[in-house]
Amino acid sequence: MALSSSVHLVLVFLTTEVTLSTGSNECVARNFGHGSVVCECNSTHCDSVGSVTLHPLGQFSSYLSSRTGSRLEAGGGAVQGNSTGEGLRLTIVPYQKYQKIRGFGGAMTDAAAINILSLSAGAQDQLLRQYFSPEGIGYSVVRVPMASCDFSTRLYTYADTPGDYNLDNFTLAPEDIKMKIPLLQRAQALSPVPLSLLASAWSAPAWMKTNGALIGKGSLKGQPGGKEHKSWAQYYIRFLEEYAKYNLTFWALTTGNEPSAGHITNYSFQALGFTPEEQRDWVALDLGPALHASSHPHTHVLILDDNRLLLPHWAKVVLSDIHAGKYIHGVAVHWYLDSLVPAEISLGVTHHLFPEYYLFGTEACSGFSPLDRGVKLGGWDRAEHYARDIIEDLNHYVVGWTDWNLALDQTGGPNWVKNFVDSPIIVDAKRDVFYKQPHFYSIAHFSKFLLEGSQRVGVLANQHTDLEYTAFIRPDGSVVLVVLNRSSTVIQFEVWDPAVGYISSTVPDHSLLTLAWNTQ
Ligand SMILES: *[C@@H]1O[C@H](CO)[C@@H](O)[C@H](O)[C@H]1NC(C)=O
Ligand SMILES: *[C@@H]1O[C@H](CO)[C@@H](O)[C@H](O)[C@H]1NC(C)=O
Ligand SMILES: *[C@@H]1O[C@H](CO)[C@@H](O)[C@H](O)[C@H]1NC(C)=O
Ligand SMILES: *[C@@H]1O[C@H](CO)[C@@H](O)[C@H](O)[C@H]1NC(C)=O
Ligand SMILES: *[C@@H]1O[C@H](CO)[C@@H](O)[C@H](O)[C@H]1NC(C)=O
Ligand SMILES: CC(=O)N[C@H]1CO[C@H](CO)[C@@H](O)[C@@H]1O
Repeated sequence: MALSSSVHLVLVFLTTEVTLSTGSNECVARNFGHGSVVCECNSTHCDSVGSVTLHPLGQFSSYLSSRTGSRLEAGGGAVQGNSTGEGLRLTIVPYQKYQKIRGFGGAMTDAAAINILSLSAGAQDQLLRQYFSPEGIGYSVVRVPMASCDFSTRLYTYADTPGDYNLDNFTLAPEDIKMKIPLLQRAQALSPVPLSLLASAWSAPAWMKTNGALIGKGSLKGQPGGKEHKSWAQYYIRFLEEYAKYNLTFWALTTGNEPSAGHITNYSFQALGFTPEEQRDWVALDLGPALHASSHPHTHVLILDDNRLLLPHWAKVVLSDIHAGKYIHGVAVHWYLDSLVPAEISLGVTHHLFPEYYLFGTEACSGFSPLDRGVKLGGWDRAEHYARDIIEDLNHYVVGWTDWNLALDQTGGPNWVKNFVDSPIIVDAKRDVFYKQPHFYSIAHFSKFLLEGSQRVGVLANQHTDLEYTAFIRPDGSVVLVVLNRSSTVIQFEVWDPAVGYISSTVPDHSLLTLAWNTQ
């Protein structure tokens, strides 16, 4: 396509800017032979696009990541007055309005904290900046496991004294006090916005449980309203109170990680079984009233915290009950098994049945499948998997998406049951470096641009396309469109935003593109 001289000038200007900004911030690419590259960071260097300011009205900004090695590569051009008149056109439909974004983030597990702290102070700082500072990728949500989970090095809860129904011996662990809390405080200090902390428990203390153990098949003894159920609700309150002493207040808590796991015989790590009926009654009789009477009554309560295949049934059971429903704000979903359950019949139906409750992604990771286990440095397929899932979730009313471990070591741990997986940041403590995986950038294409309050709007394609996309209008009126192409063909397309005009673009094979433009 021929460029008009004014567009040409713009591109020259952009090229200069990119050169200047990448002079000290470019990706130090390393190829480990898994299809694409990782970017290596150390205590003095880490690639970053900086804090993004969009080009003025009449131009668009673009950011591209690709299998061939682009990582949030900045570009842009002029918004045109006319259509090119051929090919695929994506039309922004601003009057079709959907959900508003809450935020994106990851989990401060014991393993993540151990890995971050295994680096030198300078490299720790670089790593935290990558996620939380204005130069970073805009994380504002941090999920914090309450006591141990599989990504711990030992089994513990905060109230392991048998029979301690009053929780007199409730005490945070060294993992909280020496590792997670100081890191969360540092993350908060780097963040331009208050972090939205989200608490999830894996298991109740063994003495509260039917199986007398943190792992395996087991649930709380007795019935909702009984003393174990009451103590378990108080345990959450005590957790919120203890963290508040460190100036860390929680936006939300979930009713417990993966309640379905606690119904699996010999389940290999920490779990607490709930049926939807038991969860409903526990919220109505114990957790809800305890939270309401506590010093943290505004903490949001998210149910499920498990795979979406349990929807809409789980939501129907819990949310149809007004005694439980009045204490609940949202439904938390994990991404495992997403390929087995279409988003429309799980997320979509749940949203349409209960539009006053939001949907929130609370866990996802690569490398969990037995066929594709653990860390794969530079695996682009994992970047596509993330992007695909985020787009699908966002297009089905999800308001936020939380990754699993913020950082892991090269084996995908530590994890006391060797349930090793991948993470967007892999730490090599021996060399005092960390690697940013392709899926780090995948999340960034959304998290850095979809600020809190951004509202999803409609997008219409004029012909069939296998491109995957989602569009939002940000609080300042600017538009963000993210497009994923998982195929091996390059094709030109254009975007029409009736408010500003036409944007002509291409999304190369195996790439992810964020386009953004001002409308005023
Ligand atoms: C960090 O990486 C940069 C870029 O590769 C390099 O120039 C610098 O020497 C490294 N710093 C340390 C402390 O290794
Ligand atoms: C758009 O196309 C029409 C008809 O081809 C032409 O008359 C007009 O000048 C074009 N406008 C712009 C802004 O290029
Ligand atoms: C539990 O707390 C009580 C009262 O504070 C104390 O006397 C006791 O030693 C504690 N027990 C354990 C096992 O920590
Ligand atoms: C507590 O955190 C808030 C931000 O979340 C900050 O403004 C305030 O200064 C902190 N207070 C203390 C005592 O650290
Ligand atoms: C569970 O573990 C016990 C003890 O190791 C074993 O005997 C039993 O066969 C296991 N059950 C299943 C279903 O794996
Ligand atoms: C899988 C996929 O999305 N492939 C698309 C990549 O982009 C070209 C151009 O739009 C399409 O032809 C492919 O179908």
